Amino acid sequence: MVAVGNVNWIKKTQDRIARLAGQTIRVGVTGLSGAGKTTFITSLINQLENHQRGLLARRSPFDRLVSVRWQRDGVANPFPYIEALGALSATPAHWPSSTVDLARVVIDLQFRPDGLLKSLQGSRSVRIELLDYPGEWLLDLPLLGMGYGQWCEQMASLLESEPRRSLAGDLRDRLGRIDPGEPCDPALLGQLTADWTAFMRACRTEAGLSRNQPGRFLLPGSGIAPDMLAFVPLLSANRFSAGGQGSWWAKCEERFNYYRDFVVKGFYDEHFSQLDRQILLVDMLEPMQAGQAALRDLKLALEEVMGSFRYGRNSVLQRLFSPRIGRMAICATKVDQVAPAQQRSVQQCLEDLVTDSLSDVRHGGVEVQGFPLAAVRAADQQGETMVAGLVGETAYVRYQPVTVPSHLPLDLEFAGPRLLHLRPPGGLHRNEPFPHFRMDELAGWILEGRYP
Ligand SMILES: Nc1nc2c(ncn2[C@@H]2O[C@H](COP(=O)(O)OP(=O)(O)OP(=O)(O)O)[C@@H](O)[C@H]2O)c(=O)[nH]1
Ligand SMILES: [Mg+2]
Repeated sequence: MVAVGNVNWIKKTQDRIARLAGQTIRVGVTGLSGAGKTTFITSLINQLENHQRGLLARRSPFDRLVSVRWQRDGVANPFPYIEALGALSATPAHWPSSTVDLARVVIDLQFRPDGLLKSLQGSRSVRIELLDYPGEWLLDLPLLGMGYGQWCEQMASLLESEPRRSLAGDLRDRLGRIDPGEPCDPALLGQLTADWTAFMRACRTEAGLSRNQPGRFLLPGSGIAPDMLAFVPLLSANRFSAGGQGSWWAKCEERFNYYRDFVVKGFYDEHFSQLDRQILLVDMLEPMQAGQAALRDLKLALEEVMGSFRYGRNSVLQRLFSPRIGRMAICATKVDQVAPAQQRSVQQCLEDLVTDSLSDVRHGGVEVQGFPLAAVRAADQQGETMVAGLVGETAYVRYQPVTVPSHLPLDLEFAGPRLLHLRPPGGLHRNEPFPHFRMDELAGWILEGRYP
């Protein structure tokens, strides 16, 4: 009889060998909440399904693409492609809903063989696997390297500066007054957890801040006992604190550890530890509009998230057992909102914001490529500096989003772009490729070096 552990190991190794042989490409779509992950995945499936039309038709290897199958059956938690299409093609059109749980995407591509092998081989297939999830969860990855006391210290320091200090109001004092060694009051802990969740929501919606932990407080997803999601940072505690059984410290630390070791680690192990390549999607425009504090928070959030991944190539043998991300695409999303000449500047500002992290990634031998992206082009370009798009129910508005600097100033202080919340364009249909910017380039990048 083969032990369960061995079976898992054999399965993992088989998966790994299959992946190295080129049949399966696991792509990590990494993006904070609202970065554009769901819209990107929807557009990617749409572009592939309509590969015979639009820009993909003229791009290798898609000119050899025979068929595309987005897998619906046999996939646990399949991606709600039809629902997303329904939203985009409704009248009036609207964007897909924000993601509340995990969804898997499996796309099978069949290619005609190329060159000398043409007459000898039948069609060859490649599978692309992606995952969609609420962006809030990504912010929890940095918790993996942290103890509860360190987290308390980090939260205390975050709450010292504006705008978090004002947004927290008296919650900061109430959390600071609790003696970690005193017996825990479960009713008060429940109230404080609810208040902390409301505070996190305000940080996100009122100030455009990114670093909001624990992410599952905002979106728990399925499979987590609500009781375990009741803990708060004790702002007077630090990494040297302690407390006996039943104390505030013991209760909060126990739940934090569960959250870190089962919820966050489970998510990471299952979905991020085995990636071949990574697509980092960043909405750079909204924080540029919101200003310095939002940009600073985004910078730290991205640095922390990127610090959670293992980048770099090793020898084939090491790669078999300890896979690493070999390629990364970094994409400023929704760049249709600015004039075409400014799209590269938005991308440059993003790369300026995370220069140090990108250097680290490149230093690990990872190829990094930048793509200023619009998964679904909502704005029409009007001349050099103007754009126009649908706002509200029917209004078609023409506007000038103000110049984006060609580089991000070091102090992150500048007049940001003025944006309008655009609706998706009218008349989208599943069987026509959606208008976009550079989705074809990115689709090509996903397959580069791995298609038959
Ligand atoms: N103009 C424009 N807006 C976009 C585009 N993609 C996304 N958006 C806008 O950004 C919002 C968020 O996009 P989503 O795809 O839901 O982002 P997400 O990363 O899946 O967000 P969560 O599910 O909350 O983690 C959408 O509701 C649109 O308003 C795009 O290509 N162009
Ligand atoms: Mg989403």
